[in-house]
Amino acid sequence: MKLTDKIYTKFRSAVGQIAVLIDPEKTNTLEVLTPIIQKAEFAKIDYFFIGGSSVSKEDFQSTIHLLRSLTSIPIIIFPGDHQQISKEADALLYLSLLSGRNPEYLIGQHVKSAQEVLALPLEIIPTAYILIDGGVYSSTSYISQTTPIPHDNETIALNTAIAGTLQGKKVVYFDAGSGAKHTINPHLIQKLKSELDTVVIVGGGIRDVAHIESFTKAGANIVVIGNRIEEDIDFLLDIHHFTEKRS
Ligand code: 1GP
Repeated sequence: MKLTDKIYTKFRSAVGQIAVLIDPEKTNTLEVLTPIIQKAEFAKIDYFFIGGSSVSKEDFQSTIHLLRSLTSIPIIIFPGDHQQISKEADALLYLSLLSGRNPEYLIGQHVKSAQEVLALPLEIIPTAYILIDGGVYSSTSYISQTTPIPHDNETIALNTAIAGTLQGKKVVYFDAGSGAKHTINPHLIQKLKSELDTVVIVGGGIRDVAHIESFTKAGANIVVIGNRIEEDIDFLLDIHHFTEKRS
């Protein structure tokens, strides 16, 4: 475990940062990764997140290795389980699935990998991971055997984020789930940020620049995009316009 906080400091440093999510189950070859990386660099994205809910250990390791060899954009592990760890990343989001009540994803996976994580030469960032109903039954819900927080129950979502922060989590990650029909409500982020000072990451179902802008306005530090780029790599050109305006 690295005792620096370079990545965390970068997380905190601005709103409207962009992370592209690489799911090694689907995106794992040089042919597929190379154009994504080229366009992501052109678009000046801030991070690659890597992980998935049903990725094999082999695909995870080979994809992170490829990514590392092809780009200097920071690589952040967004793990689907305790086997998705690698010393080739810059940081690990140390997730506790606080929206659920399954001990396996609150502490069980962490105990299984504790020694290995401690020995990693990278930043470990304690993260309150909060799943909010995005209108589809998400793989995360299925795999973790947990139910998301109802979309319109802002109070529970807010209180879960506050409780996580009080427990010492340094980041709150609101996720509507991969391929969500509707994103989380930006108002939730605005409300949380008005009550406490924490880093907020948001993901799930983000498909256009208007979404990115509204989350940025609400105070999200990082906006994560997965499916939209898998389907249409040229969405990174739209992101380029956003990052140009941002800087
Ligand atoms: C990351 O689950 C998201 O937080 C990714 O969602 O694939 O819908 O962008 P999308």
